[in-house]
Amino acid sequence: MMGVFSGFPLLFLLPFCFASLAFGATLPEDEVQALRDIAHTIGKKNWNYSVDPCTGKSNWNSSEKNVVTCNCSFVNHTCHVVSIDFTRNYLNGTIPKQLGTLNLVNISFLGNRLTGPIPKELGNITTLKALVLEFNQLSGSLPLELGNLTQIEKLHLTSNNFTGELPATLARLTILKELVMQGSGLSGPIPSGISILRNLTDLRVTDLNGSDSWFPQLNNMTKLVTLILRSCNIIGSLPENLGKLTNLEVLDVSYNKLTGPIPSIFGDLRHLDMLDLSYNNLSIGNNIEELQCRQETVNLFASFSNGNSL
Ligand SMILES: *[C@@H]1O[C@H](CO)[C@@H](O)[C@H](O)[C@H]1NC(C)=O
Ligand SMILES: *[C@@H]1O[C@H](CO)[C@@H](O)[C@H](O)[C@H]1NC(C)=O
Ligand SMILES: *[C@@H]1O[C@H](CO)[C@@H](O)[C@H](O)[C@H]1NC(C)=O
Ligand SMILES: *[C@@H]1O[C@H](CO)[C@@H](O)[C@H](O)[C@H]1NC(C)=O
Ligand SMILES: *[C@@H]1O[C@H](CO)[C@@H](O)[C@H](O)[C@H]1NC(C)=O
Ligand SMILES: *[C@@H]1O[C@H](CO)[C@@H](O)[C@H](O)[C@H]1NC(C)=O
Ligand SMILES: *[C@@H]1O[C@H](CO)[C@@H](O)[C@H](O)[C@H]1NC(C)=O
Ligand SMILES: *[C@@H]1O[C@H](CO)[C@@H](O)[C@H](O)[C@H]1NC(C)=O
Ligand SMILES: *[C@@H]1O[C@H](CO)[C@@H](O)[C@H](O)[C@H]1NC(C)=O
Ligand SMILES: *[C@@H]1O[C@H](CO)[C@@H](O)[C@H](O)[C@H]1NC(C)=O
Ligand SMILES: *[C@@H]1O[C@H](CO)[C@@H](O)[C@H](O)[C@H]1NC(C)=O
Ligand SMILES: CC(=O)N[C@H]1CO[C@H](CO)[C@@H](O)[C@@H]1O
Repeated sequence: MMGVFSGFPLLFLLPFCFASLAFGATLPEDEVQALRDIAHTIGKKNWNYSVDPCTGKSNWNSSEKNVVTCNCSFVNHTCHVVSIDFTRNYLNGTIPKQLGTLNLVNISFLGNRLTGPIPKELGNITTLKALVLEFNQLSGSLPLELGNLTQIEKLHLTSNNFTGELPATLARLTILKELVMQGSGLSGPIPSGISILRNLTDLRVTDLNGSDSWFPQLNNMTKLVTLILRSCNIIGSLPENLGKLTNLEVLDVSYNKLTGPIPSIFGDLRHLDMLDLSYNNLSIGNNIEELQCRQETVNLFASFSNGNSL
């Protein structure tokens, strides 16, 4: 029974499979054109467009494997470019707005010399899960359209030359796990709306210029493992409810303007192995022993209004 019934479709399908493999070039022409435009914008001259980048053939460009990654498992036997990874390619152009026409999952331009702004067209890549633009010389303000990247899990913008404030639309990225922008040139405050981003495991924002702001409400971000808010002009007290972030391993709120007593939260933060409260105006509450127990990993230098450290 089984043999008879399964044999027929197998015989029927086999020639079809061979045909689609033989034709090879299954990347749609509009995506090839987008790649041409992208190469032009970033000054890349060595891609051979008579080779389909999805075939993995070496003459697309042998020395740069996986710069362009395709997914060829779409139902109608077409491929799509899903990942563009130009990590450390010494590129000095701008970010191509044509990226916005591709169904990308990953974009990385980590460690290049790209200048100019993030094009608002990137907000149209609703499939995007990772946008890594750190260590470039990007400028301008962050487009509000970044808030349309509702699938994004990883947004890394560290070490750039952006201006303006963090857009409030970041609060729409509810799947976001990693928000990392250390020394990116941006101004504060950290938008209060980010308090709803409960999937964050890694929140690292440093060196914000601009006006003073209160400590953001983070008590629902219980998945947080790394919290770095260094030099962000934060005023007021260190909130007691940080004690709810029981997965924290790294807590660095140094170089702010925090005042008041250090709350008794360190008994709850059992996984903490790096604590930096230095360069604030905090005072020791009744938890001095709690902190002393952890002295090997704690930096409280100049944390206190009286200038004494432990
Ligand atoms: C591009 O690829 C085609 C087909 O493999 C090959 O004939 C041609 O020589 C290549 N061109 C360059 C500039 O490598
Ligand atoms: C490729 O695309 C298909 C269809 O969207 C998806 O199910 C699959 O997970 C993708 N594969 C990879 C490796 O991303
Ligand atoms: C199938 O092909 C059509 C026409 O090229 C395209 O619009 C559609 O997005 C494709 N579907 C998938 C799942 O790739
Ligand atoms: C995207 O990058 C992640 C690692 O950051 C990797 O695990 C994943 O497979 C990549 N997806 C694609 C489609 O390249
Ligand atoms: C980019 O780099 C290339 C060579 O590496 C150089 O010829 C070109 O002038 C540079 N462009 C800019 C805008 O710096
Ligand atoms: C985003 O896509 C929509 C629909 O395709 C289009 O109308 C819009 O102009 C695009 N926005 C940008 C900034 O490219
Ligand atoms: C993208 O974001 C902008 C600004 O936040 C908004 O005006 C626009 O309607 C959004 N577009 C889509 C397709 O969601
Ligand atoms: C960054 O911007 C500042 C002022 O906005 C400028 O002085 C500096 O040269 C820029 N740095 C780079 C690497 O573009
Ligand atoms: C966290 O992410 C998951 C998907 O990974 C999503 O279903 C859920 O709504 C997100 N949680 C919140 C509070 O937004
Ligand atoms: C940030 O503020 C400091 C001190 O006010 C100033 O020296 C620095 O130039 C500012 N940086 C930017 C990028 O505006
Ligand atoms: C945290 O979650 C609780 C329960 O869902 C909600 O009442 C509260 O407003 C949330 N707090 C913040 C700061 O988002
Ligand atoms: C076959 C080919 O075009 N190879 C090029 C790949 O890219 C490097 C530099 O990025 C070139 O030197 C190769 O000629």
